[in-house]
Parts: sequence; structure tokens; C-alpha cells
Amino acid sequence: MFQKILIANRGEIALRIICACKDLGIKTVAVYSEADRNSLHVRFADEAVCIGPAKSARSYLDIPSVMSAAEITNVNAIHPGYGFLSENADFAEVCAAHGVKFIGPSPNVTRMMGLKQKARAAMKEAGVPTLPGSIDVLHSAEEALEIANEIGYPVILKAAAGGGGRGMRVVHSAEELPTQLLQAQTEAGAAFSVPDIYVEKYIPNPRHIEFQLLADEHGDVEVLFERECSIQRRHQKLIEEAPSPVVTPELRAEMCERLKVAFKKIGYTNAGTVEFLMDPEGNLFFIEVNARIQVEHPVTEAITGVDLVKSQILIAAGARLSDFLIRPIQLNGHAIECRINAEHPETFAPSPGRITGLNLPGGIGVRVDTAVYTDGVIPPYYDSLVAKLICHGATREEAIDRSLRALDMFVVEGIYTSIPLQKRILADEDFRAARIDTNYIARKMPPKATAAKG
Ligand code: MV4
Repeated sequence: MFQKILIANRGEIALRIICACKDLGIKTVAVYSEADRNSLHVRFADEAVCIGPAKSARSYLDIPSVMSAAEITNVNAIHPGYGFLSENADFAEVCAAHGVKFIGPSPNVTRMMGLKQKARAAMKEAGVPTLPGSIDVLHSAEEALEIANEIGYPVILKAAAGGGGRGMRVVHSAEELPTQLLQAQTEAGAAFSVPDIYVEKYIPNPRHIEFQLLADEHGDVEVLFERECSIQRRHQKLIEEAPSPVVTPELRAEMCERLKVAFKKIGYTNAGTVEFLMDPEGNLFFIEVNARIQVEHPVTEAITGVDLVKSQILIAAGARLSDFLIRPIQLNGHAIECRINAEHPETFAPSPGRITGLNLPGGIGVRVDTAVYTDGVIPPYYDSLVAKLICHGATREEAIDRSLRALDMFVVEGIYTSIPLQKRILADEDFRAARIDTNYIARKMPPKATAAKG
């Protein structure tokens, strides 16, 4: 087992990884930017190294700085968390070259998952349902027109190197396709240095449903069911739940089995998430793979009892799933996560600053993952996540009611937060009836102008 792990991240996920290391008896090294000197991950790690200025390009994203910290502290492994370097195949290669285990999939698999059309082709080949569209990237406007004509409009153009909603365009007719393609290629080239575009059938207002996987380095794969992530705004998720209220036991069993076979076939290792769109008829279509631990992993932990971060570390150390998973995995109750962001609940504008008063809720069925404290500061340089509230209950209704109770006792003073918005969503009859899709927030809660601080 590893003696010491470096955590190449900050905030709540850095603390989450420290918890897993403490549970495993592994020493930890925190890295931090000048803006994070007083952060809790620095305080609770066994060692801490400053890796640069506040701007993440010069600290958390700077590979030489992170590797230098790993070398001087003599760690065996690096956990990248989510965001930052977590899906950077070059970084994973640099780790390997320095004899440091990267806690995640192999560089080759990470690289393939980052090229969305390649991941899509591999999934299709391995028997996972994908949307009709181009087999590879598009080579000409003629080819695009031919494929779009075949699958029917509307179609969506996606950047091969995009993902998470960046670099997408919906096209409604043949007339607008050639110009849209050219613009998409130009934009993708500028944004991702890769101009490649592929096309697929567009699904209006889909649900977003994703499956959680664990795969060991001996060819064994387990699927830990799915999460419903439809409640989002501009590709930022706000509420996630597990299981999805619309996935039937039959569909769940079929998808888990298909994904097990497919991920064995592609040689996937460590934790991963497979994203799907669900159309109004209830069909699931693969869209992309996230080769990392995700923000919303705790809802899966709540319903399965599996510590996903600890599992990642055990897998990276060479353990077999059969050594630590109790199988078959049981699905127990329902869990909901509310992302508490430092933002105006009506306008959604970012709201960094000092937290002058704080009460974190507790009680039965309540978990709070956070790195904030009274008088602590949310810096403006990073994402706006302040805390994750994860509530578990025997049923979806109980999980919702516990979430509302916990939100009522959740106090964050000094900055605006999304707490009032979360309360409105959880009390809404459409949400409670699970009538949700990716357009829910835009449709029901469009941006407004005013709200009170604290
Ligand atoms: C789509 C789609 C409709 N049809 N693909 C956005 C994020 C990226 N991972 C894929 N996305 C979408 N792909 C087809 N063929 C609609 C979206 C989409 C979306 C997906 C998941 C969650 C929220 C979303 C919000 C708007 C659009």
C-alpha cells in the first residue's frame, strides 16, 4: 500500500481525499496556491507545499510545480480529484515517468475518453447504445449534409475535444449546416487547439443520467448504478440524485451489464462515469465518459455504502475489487445532493468573499462535504462550490424532506448562496413528481434581479 499521497487539488474534494487517506492509514501532502494558505486541506494534511500564485494556470494546473512538490515530499501516488489535472493524460504520463502512481485510468484510456468521437466509437463497438451520427470526425460539409439528411434534423455539432457542453451547436436545417460547421470548427480550433467536429442526432430537453463504474487493474468491473443529474443550469449541475427516479430495475440491470462488458473490453481502470441522455420515450444514449471522481459521487456512496475515493486508492495500489467490495452491490434508499454555490440565487452571478457566520446542518441522513469555516474566505479564482449537502432516506420523498430540513438549518452569512434556489426546487411539485429534464431551471426559474445576503 502507498505510504504517502499528494493531493493535487483544493477545497472540499481535497478534504474528501484526506479523509479516505486517514481511513487507510496513508500520510498526505497538500499543495496550495498563495490564495489558499489558510485552507483546511493545508491544515489537515500531514505536510503542505505552496506551489504558486492564486491563478490556477500557475499553481494547481502547473505540472512542473505539482511534480516538484511530489518529488521533494517523496510521495508514492497523486490523487488529482476533479477538474484541474484530473483528466490530463500528459500529466498522468509525467507521473509515471517520475515513478509516481497517478490515481486514475491509464494515460491512453484518459486520452481516448478526451476525444469524444473516439470514446463514442469505442462504446458503440462495445455494444453501448449511441445516437445516430457520424462514425468519426467530419471531413467536409458534403459529408455532414449527407449524414444529417440520413438521420434527420435537428442535429448537433460537437467538438471532438469539447465536452461538458462546450463547443456544441444545434442545426435545424441543411441551409444553415455548412456555415455552422465552419464556425464550429473555427471555434473548436481556438478553444481546444483541435478543430475536429462530429455530428449526431439532437435530443431536445433530454434527461441527463450517468452510471458510476469501478474497475480494477486485473480486468474486473463493477457498475454502482446511476445518478440523475438533470437539474442544471448552463452545464453546471445544481442537484443530483441516486438512483434516477425514472430508471426501472430492468433498464438498470441491462445497462449495468452492458457497461461491465464494454469497460472490460476497453481496458478501463479506476473510477469513471458514463454519461447518457434519456429521450422522452425513456431510451438511453451514450454521450461521454468522465475519467475521474465526480463532484456528485457522494449520492452513489450513500445508496451503495461504498467509499468511492478509498476504492480509487485501493485500485491504484493494485487491489482487486473482490478484495474490498461486498457483492452483489445493494441499492439502499435514495440520496440527493444540493450544491451550495457562492452565487446570487436569482441572477447566478458569482459571490466570493468572507463567510461571517456559518451553521452546518446535521441529524439523521445528513452529510455535508465542505472546506469552509467561519471567517474563512471564498476566493474569486476558482469554482464557486461552497458545500455539498447530501441527504439520504429510505425513499425519494424522505430524502427530499430531509434536504429541506437541512437547508432550513444551513446558514452561510456574508456571501450570497444558492440555498434559497435549492429550497424552491425541492418544494416544487414538478421536481417532487420527478418531472425534470435539462431545461427545468431555464423553464421554471429564469434569472431575476434581487435577493438578500445571508
Ligand atoms: C446533447 C444534447 C442533445 N442531443 N447531445 C451537453 C453537455 C455535453 N456533455 C452533452 N450535452 C448535450 N448533448 C445530443 N445529441 C443536449 C446536451 C445538453 C445537456 C446534456 C446534459 C446535461 C445538460 C445539458 C444541457 C443542455 C444540453
